[in-house]
Amino acid sequence: MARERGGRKISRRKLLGWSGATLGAAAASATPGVNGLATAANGNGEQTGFAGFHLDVGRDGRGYAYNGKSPGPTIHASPGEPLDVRLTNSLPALDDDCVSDHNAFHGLNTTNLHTHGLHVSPTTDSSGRYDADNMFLQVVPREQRLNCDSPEFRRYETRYRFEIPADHPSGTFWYHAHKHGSTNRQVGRGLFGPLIVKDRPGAMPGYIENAAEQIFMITNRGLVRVDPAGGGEFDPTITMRPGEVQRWRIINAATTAESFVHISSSHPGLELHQIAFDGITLPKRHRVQSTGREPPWLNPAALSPGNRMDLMARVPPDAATGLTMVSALRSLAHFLHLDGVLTDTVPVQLAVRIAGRPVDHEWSGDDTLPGPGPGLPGFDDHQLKKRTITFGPGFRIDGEAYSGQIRQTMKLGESEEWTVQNNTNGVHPYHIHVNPFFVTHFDGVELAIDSPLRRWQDTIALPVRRRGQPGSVTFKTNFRKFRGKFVIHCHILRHEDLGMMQAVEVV
Ligand SMILES: [Cu+2]
Repeated sequence: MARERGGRKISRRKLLGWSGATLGAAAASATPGVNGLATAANGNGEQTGFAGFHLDVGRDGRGYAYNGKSPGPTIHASPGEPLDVRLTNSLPALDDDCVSDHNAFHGLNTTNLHTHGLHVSPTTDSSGRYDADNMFLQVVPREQRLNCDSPEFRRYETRYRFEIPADHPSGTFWYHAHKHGSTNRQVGRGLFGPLIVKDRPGAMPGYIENAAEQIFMITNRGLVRVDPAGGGEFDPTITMRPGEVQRWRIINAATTAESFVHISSSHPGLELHQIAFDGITLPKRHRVQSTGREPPWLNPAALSPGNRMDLMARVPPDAATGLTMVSALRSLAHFLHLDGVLTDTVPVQLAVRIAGRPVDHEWSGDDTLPGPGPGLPGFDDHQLKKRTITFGPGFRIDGEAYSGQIRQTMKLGESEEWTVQNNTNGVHPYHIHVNPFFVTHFDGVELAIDSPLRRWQDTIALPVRRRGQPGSVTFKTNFRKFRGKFVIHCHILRHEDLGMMQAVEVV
């Protein structure tokens, strides 16, 4: 974290240290594509410098936007290929980075980029030349005055190269700002967008591969149907024909303590079949039949802040025409019996109109899916190192507000079993960067082998403390490919900013 160092601006050495990338910028022959996306004439090769996506952070009324829009443009990436993103910060200077308490809101116009759910390097690309999924970075506005020094400062811009492994799961991920001290403000007000890792051709059953796709994001402003170029339509009504099948990618980008939602359709004219969670394909599709009366951690169709779910939405060929609502209710208040206390329990709904000439879209009675793939193999249970981490009381982890000090050290390639406890009366969504985990227990009780909750996730609602005992989730995880320092934290992002975060390292 930034240290006070009387009146000194960012050092020239640091700027020079980054000059390779800066020169790359000058040499880049990228031409602006549609909607701010840059396209390269000659791919991502060093000859042409650095091309790919350009995300420029700016204001949008009271909110924030990428390239003038929120959500930002949908980024498509492929397993085995680098994803290049140039991030620039066109926000006005606030000169508020250098503080003594980094668990207070600060650096409000300082930003960075996190690829939520991707298994990529938390430090730099393999050449060391470009940044990767390093949430410690601080990309400051161009005119920002810095009265402290840190190797993590980047003036105005930085270049990210996310080297996506060839065996990376294909699925629904997202990107968002993650600068500690301003995360809630920036994500809550618009700095997020979808990040899709494309399916390998032929990997998915035909009825999935050939289906039209829609991306929805749940935000602090409501549900938005994403325009791939950026922005989108809030509270949309979509039309589906009898016989139609669509793939819906739903991303919960909302940040608040009321943002636990569950997806349901009570209408027989619209079937919802879950095929993936947190970007990782399930071994078997299952029909969503949720009431929203379960606590969020026991509802397979619930989305904590940060979670994603892929659904196949299907209108049976004989469905009657009509209007139905898919609810993404804020289910937490109901579970905690807080109705009447919390005012922010507005249901988020998607209207689906069933109308038009029937179509004969592909479907299958076989519910088998390819599963997570070779990048996420099973575990040898005899080799698991165990550790316990406790959220709370207060916005602390293991008794400490975020210090930047490494509190868990894991060895590359080793598998571990973690129990994450919640010693509070509130639901906190636990999130770990870089490495997803496979959930096996809630409150010490093992899930049945065929439970739909027994799955890979990167974010999970921690059960609350009950009868004086902390709630807990137990999972297995493997630190497979990347060394480096990153974080675990609560994905109620205000809690993170206030200190509910811990640094960890793979060595
Ligand atoms: Cu929290």
